[in-house]
Amino acid sequence: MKIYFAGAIRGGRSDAALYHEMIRYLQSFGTVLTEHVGDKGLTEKGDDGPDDPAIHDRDMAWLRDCDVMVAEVTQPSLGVGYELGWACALYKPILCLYRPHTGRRLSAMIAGSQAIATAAYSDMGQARGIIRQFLANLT
Ligand code: 6K6
Repeated sequence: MKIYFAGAIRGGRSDAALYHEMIRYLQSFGTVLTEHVGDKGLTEKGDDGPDDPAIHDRDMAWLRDCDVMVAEVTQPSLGVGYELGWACALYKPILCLYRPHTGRRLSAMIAGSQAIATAAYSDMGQARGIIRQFLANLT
């Protein structure tokens, strides 16, 4: 199973350690195409990698190729919103995880979409259960 994990980069890296842990768990189900999203050394300011058109085109190719998208959406991110819109248009199964106790409210365009499964969670143990069940229902 090819999994596209989405999480904020320039939107802010405060949840980077959580993304890392989620990606580690997702790797027990298949290949995570976007492992770099969980790189704790990647800052929101860093620009030592590929240029923006290369990032966009590579990520879009992975998005087209994936079997499922899992996104952590607590930290708002334009890039993640863009990826979610494309994943909907490409009819990919999508799971969005968010933590309501942070006080942020999820965008109505995500929470209200019938093409996206959204799940609230408070810790990684709960997130693991949600992910396991969502992926089991795909097969
Ligand atoms: C590092 C620091 C700043 O820019 C970088 C390199 N950028 C990216 N590398 C890989 N994927 C990226 C990069 N920027 C955005 N993305 C994709 O968009 C990822 O798949 C994330 O899910 C999403 C994050 O978007 P922003 O708007 O928070 O950056």
